[in-house]
Amino acid sequence: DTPLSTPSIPVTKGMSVKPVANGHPNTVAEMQGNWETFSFAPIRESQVSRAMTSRYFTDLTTYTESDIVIIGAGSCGLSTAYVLAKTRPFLKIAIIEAGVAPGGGAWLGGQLFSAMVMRKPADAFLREIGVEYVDEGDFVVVKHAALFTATLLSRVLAFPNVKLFNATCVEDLITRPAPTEEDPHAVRVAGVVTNWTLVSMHHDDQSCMDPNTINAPIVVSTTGHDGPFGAFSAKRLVSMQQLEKLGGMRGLDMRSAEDAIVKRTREVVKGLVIGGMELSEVDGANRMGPTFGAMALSGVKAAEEVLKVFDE
Ligand code: AHZ
Repeated sequence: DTPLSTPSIPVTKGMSVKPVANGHPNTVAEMQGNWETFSFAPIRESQVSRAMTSRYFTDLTTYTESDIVIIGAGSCGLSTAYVLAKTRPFLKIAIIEAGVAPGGGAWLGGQLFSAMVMRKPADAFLREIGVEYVDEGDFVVVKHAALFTATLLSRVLAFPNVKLFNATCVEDLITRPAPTEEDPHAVRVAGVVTNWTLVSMHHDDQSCMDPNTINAPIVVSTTGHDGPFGAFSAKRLVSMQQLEKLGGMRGLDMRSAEDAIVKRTREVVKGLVIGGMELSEVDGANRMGPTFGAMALSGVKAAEEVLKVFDE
């Protein structure tokens, strides 16, 4: 399965500051109190379109052959991306997120309250990404879940080897035959089929809106538990007869759920690592409710599982 050669990752080195034309202020302080003479630099609408579309389509081309695809930019997917991008700066990592806003369920701490609880030892991940917390003994509390999510997102998106395609849905998995003695119909996952989410939502009333594809030797699925969008790969594995049935997420039990999710994070089918709450649908694990340590550490383990496969 030889990958096509594609352009390497465009590298952005810091912020390029060009001299400002027409005596425009260079600092916010220079603007303050000078609004009478204030004006923006000139623009033509087509310049804005080109600035955006040229980058988007270059990224689409660059990432058609990715090293790793992560499905779902929730707390687990983003944690996976952080560890992978940091440890392997030369791997091309595409994150596909169905929603316009990446972050999944982690904008709130859970149950519509804003503080985020993480049980130890997941506090180590908060220190790693630089999020402050209050230590309550066996667990820590971040003052707002959005502080965790926004910080993690900003860390992940700043890596030059990561591209987030948001408002983009994974509609299918690309597979290749990989028969084994026990299962002559076994497949391995070799990439994903994507489409803009708004297009995906209209397959019932519009036809011929063909999707896009990304080839990758390894895919990480972190699409959360079953729901309108969730458990995507787990459900697809059942319909393509690679999993007998969904395990079915069990009731809430914080004590057992978090250990189970982290420990079971693994390559479920060749080429497909599943992490986070999607795993509860594969194995029938309990849910943990509003404690997020397992999502961060399942991401750390997912990255480790990816590298095992990748380095084979
Ligand atoms: O939009 C989804 C969300 O952002 C995205 N997603 C789902 N299906 C997709 C598809 N293509 C692209 N087909 C897709 N994106 O996946 C993200 C999942 O994030 P999440 O926060 O729902 O999952 P997680 O496993 O990272 O975190 C789970 C958080 C939970 S749920 C829970 C409980 O119910 O007890 N407890 C915790 C901590």
